[in-house]
Amino acid sequence: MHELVDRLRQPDARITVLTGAGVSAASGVPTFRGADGLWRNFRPEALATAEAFRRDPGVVWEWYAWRRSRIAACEPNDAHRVLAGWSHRLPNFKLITQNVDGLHERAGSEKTIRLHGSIWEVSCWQGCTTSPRRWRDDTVTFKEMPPHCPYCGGLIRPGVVWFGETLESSVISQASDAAICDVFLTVGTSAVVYPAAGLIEEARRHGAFTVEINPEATPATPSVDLALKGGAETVLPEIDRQLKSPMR
Ligand code: BV8
Repeated sequence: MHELVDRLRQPDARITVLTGAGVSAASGVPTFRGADGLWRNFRPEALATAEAFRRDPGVVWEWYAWRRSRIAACEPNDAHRVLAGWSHRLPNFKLITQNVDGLHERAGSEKTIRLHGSIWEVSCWQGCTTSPRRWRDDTVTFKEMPPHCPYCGGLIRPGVVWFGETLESSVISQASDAAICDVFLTVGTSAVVYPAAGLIEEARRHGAFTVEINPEATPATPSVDLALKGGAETVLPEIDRQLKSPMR
């Protein structure tokens, strides 16, 4: 870890962090592919698609409403807080997240690059011209299920990127720019979803020192420079403690 801390200490170091569901695990938010990732025995990949929504908007909205209620009861943990601190303290720091739970923002992270949107935003499923492209909606218990668009009376959909949907091009280019860095940390992701997981390799190709923080091995583990086995809520505070302590 000393080499990592020394690299993070370099005054002009460009530092990028990519997070996945594992950083919210300690807050109690179910991960996607862990033991707690199931909902009524559905796999997320089966529900997080436009096809599933087209087929049964009710069951997809029940899953998102359940996740909203779970997330609303959770607080950011030390992993979110350390990353929020770095966004204010480290001059060339960027945070990319796959998570839609909004806990990075609640911990104080600013300008987070959100690859997959937000569970706290919605858009009109019909794409009606009177509604904004997407808007904030903090509802936990909807009066009607599935909820309808207040502008046209059609359905609304969660403001997230589903499997088979392309990410916003502006978000992809921000993330690719952020992969041009000196230190790239992938934290709490199983590194199986693309294009997010491809950023790890992109950073390595740009010459970044790559680090993984995860209690389990992932497809990225063999290719990173440093694999720190452990929970983000303990490893990140330890790195931050060493970063703050006087030079050795
Ligand atoms: C795209 C939002 C171009 C929704 C999500 C066939 C047809 C179409 C596309 C594809 C296809 N085959 C492959 C693809 C590409 C597909 C993909 O990658 N599929 C995978 C499953 C193989 N990608 C896409 O479709 C993307 N779009 O490619 O567009 C295109 C278009 C058409 C056709 C072709 C290409 C869109 C992907 C976005 C999907 N949306 N979420 C919602 O949230 O409801 S992805 C979803 O998975 C979440 O966002 C999540 O963040 C993400 C990744 O999961 P993780 O965050 O890694 O979470 P996971 O549970 O998996 O792992 C948790 C990790 O944490 C574990 O490793 C665990 O060990 C660790 N952990 C646990 N505790 C801790 C911890 N780590 C640290 N500390 C702890 N305490």
